[in-house]
Amino acid sequence: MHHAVIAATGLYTPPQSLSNEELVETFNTYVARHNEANADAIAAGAVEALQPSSPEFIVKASGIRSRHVVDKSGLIDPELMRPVIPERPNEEISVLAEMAVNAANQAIAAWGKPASHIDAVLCACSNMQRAYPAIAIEVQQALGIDGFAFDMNVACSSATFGIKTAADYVATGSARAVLMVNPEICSGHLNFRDRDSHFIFGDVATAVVVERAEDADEHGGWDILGSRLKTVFSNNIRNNFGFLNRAAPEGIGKADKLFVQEGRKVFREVVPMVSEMILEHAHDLTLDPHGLKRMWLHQANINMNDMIGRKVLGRDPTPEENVIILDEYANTSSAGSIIAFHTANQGFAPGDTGLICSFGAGYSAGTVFVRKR
Ligand code: CO8
Repeated sequence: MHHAVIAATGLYTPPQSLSNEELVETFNTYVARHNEANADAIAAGAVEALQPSSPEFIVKASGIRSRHVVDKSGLIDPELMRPVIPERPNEEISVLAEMAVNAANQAIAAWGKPASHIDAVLCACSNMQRAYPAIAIEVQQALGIDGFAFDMNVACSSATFGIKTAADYVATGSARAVLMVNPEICSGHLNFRDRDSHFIFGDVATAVVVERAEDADEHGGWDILGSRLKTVFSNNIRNNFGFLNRAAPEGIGKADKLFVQEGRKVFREVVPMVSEMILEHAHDLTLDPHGLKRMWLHQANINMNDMIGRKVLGRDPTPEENVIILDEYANTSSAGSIIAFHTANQGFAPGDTGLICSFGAGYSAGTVFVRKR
């Protein structure tokens, strides 16, 4: 068995950014127009008036201040309220694969070895652009990588499930090095007309290279001390979009074909589940969780991360210890913990430990404890 190392990471941030104020202005214009158009029905009690959103609520409830998006024009148009991303001919790289390749190129450059040293590509994210061929195979071809590639979807937990899969392939000799990419166009599956969730998500792509410890730079990267996965079925985060929708056309276009959640229930149920999982995993690895130098948690909600951070460290974590990037990026599903890890992994001495952890729909959760080499 080989030990696995996180050798390098990459991040692609779409150039357009959308603030809470811009998002709310569009939403509130939609609400005003809807209420005006339905004024008589609302007065008669036949239709319920829609309520406006507010930037203050969004910051207080979630910690999110803005998000990066692939297309802003459609999101600030109250008549559209969806991204505008034209179809591309099959001969052109798909949007999702292109974002993944941008992040992967950065990771491979930081790694400093040719892409041909990679034996496998995993595309681990919440929403694939199409059923097949796999986005991962498209990325593999674009980067000139031999071996094999496949897509995997465990919603917001996809990246830690991907790192564990990569580490297991490396450990058993199935691959010398694995590239794992997390392209997320969350704006494509977000209901921008839903006040409860219209502010939650953003678009981004991240990439991680995992390789054998003996092939890795002696003082580069991060030893994977342990990775663990957990799933527990829940209907509280759901998206019923799928290939069987055409077999039930009456459901096409309904709200459940986009992201829907019971946010409060998710909060209440996931915080204890994840906190316990982290503490148990640390215990089994004989790691003192209070000694973790840094946590790179899934970025869904700042209050969730504060609570999990407190339970893990046994005190209030400092901002340096509990990295938050969701103020700028919002929830980017699988990519959130990797953006945090990629942007805030400085200041570590060899032997210092940290935790990458993701959680989300399924429910699903993954913990990856790392040690600076
Ligand atoms: N503006 C003003 N007021 C609002 C708004 C708004 N936009 N929205 C709701 N309110 C009101 C509500 O009506 C409610 O009013 P009242 O008290 O009178 O009933 C009040 O504000 C409080 O509402 P909530 O209880 O809903 O507010 P919370 O404090 O619970 O915050 C959150 C809502 C932010 C959603 C919070 O519950 C949360 O973050 N929960 C955790 C969610 C989470 O982590 N989900 C994980 C999802 S990620 C995943 O795994 C899915 C992957 C798939 C990605 C696909 C891409 C799209």
